[in-house]
Amino acid sequence: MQDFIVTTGPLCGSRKIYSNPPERADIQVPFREVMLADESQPVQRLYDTSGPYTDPNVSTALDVGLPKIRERWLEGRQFGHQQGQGELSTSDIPFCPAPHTVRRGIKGQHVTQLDYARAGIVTEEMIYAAWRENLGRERHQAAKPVGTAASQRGQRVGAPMPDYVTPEYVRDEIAAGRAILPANINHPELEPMVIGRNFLVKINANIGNSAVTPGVAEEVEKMVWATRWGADTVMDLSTGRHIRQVRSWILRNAPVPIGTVPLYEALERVGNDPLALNWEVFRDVLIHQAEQGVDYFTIHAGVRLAHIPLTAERVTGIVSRGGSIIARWCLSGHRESFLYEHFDEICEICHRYDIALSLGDGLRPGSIADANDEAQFAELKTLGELTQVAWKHGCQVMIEGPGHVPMNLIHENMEKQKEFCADAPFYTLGPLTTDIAPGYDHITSAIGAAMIGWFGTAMLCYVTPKEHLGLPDRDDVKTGVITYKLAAHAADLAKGHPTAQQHDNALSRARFAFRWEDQFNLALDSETARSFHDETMPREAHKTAHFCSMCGPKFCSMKISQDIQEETVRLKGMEQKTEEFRKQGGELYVETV
Ligand code: IRN
Ligand code: FE2
Repeated sequence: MQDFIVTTGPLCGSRKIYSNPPERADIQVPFREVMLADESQPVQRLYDTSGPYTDPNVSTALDVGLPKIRERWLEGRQFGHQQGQGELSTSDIPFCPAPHTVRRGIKGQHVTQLDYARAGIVTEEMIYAAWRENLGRERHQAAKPVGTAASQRGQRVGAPMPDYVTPEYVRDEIAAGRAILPANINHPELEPMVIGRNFLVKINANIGNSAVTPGVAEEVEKMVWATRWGADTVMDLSTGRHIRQVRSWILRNAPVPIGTVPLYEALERVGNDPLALNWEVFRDVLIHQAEQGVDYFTIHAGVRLAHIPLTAERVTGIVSRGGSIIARWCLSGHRESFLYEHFDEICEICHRYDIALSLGDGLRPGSIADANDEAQFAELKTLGELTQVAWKHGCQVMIEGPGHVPMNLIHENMEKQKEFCADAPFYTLGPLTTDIAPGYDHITSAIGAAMIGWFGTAMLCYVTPKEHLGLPDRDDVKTGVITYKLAAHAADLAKGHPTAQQHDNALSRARFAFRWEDQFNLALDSETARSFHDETMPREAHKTAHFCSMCGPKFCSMKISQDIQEETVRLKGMEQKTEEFRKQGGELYVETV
């Protein structure tokens, strides 16, 4: 057990705080506050995905699991119960942390957040998510863009953001299908969040061991690590031997929604032979994962038999793992996909546990040449059809999107998705805007992600520098998360999200005033910012220096313009004095010689 240690402790210069909506002491929402050296500046409060790991006052023993903050809310809803279903124990991997009580919704009962929303009921999860979006402020204290609101000057794309997010607004967006709140009733440790175009843009980090890498501790640490830097959700794409145990450990210790692609485990169960797959195996996997507490499932049900020939002429064929498995299965017996044929039953299972469906883009383009082709849009149409089926069952749905798309074709993706899928949230993988930079695909894709986020995509699936090359390690995970955080934030700014620009202004002020420590601590990645600065100016005294090594003391534009500002202020002051003097009836002595 001593190996099961993850990264804990607050981020540099920050502290964890909790805030609750008025009169709801049972809803304690975490935030991160950056404390500034200049105490005349307001403390900067930030959205916090890192869970109790950054709270020095909470002990996080992985074999106990995180505090079950939703437990009392869930108890009030009277679901069917059963004592924890046994996990397979193996000699080398300890049995899952404390067996949990498995909950199941009863038919006809409100189970999903969508059921509640449609019934006009505001759940605790909705109140929590709303308070989180507002950074824990009441309407009258809420962020007004400070100073110049850059986003107000630009062209607005899509619906205007609400200037304040009430719990009722969250409920209405969920009821309309425009947002989801992924929260399996068997994931009581979850800190609820909302995904939708009218909320902050969210990011997902994929983790997962493959057959070749070892195990539990590393995967739990990757999840903790990804959320530390800002991942809003994490997908566990593990394959390999201990897939189930790994997932239990992740779930009991996850403060964020966990997504999976159940098809991967189903394939594992049938000895990795796609042709041996069948509905029964798949259903068992769904139920097992549902009872473990997985919050959303990628289901590649849009890959229909008739779509497969449309990929024949492509440069890169089918690049989706799930998509290729299903295509293989369909083609072998010339049969319709079992995911498509059993979609109603999939929805019934998801409904019972409130698992959100993430309809997979098994035919997404895997190269610039294949972007926006017939195969891709044929699948998207099917996903729109399946969205209606899922909604009929009371399931929450989002739609997965590409892939590889040049910048000029990105907007069409958003427009078609909205049209075909009736405004269900869009969740895209990048997209990568060029194919020529392996090793830098976090950047090729963040360009596309920022654009599509601005156009209205609700969640961005990160891409790491290792994409197309290998399994990401810890540093790649961090680079991917930070890169996607900045893409999402750039989109939030462009959309005019009321809290977004505050953070920029705080950092800009610190920069202009040469408050180096504040600049580091306000940075998305304070550690890298600090270490870059310290490479050339390591001394403590340099932390207050009015220049950096980029231009040196003489040529610093910031320094020069500060002098200009001071001069302007001085001149203004003089003018004012003159004006006052005039007003008081004074005569100005004008020198004539
Ligand atoms: C996101 C948007 N489009 C695809 N994704 C993610 O890609 C999805 O959520 C999951 O993490 C991964 C699935 O990959 P395959 O099986 O489609 O390759
Ligand atoms: Fe790719």
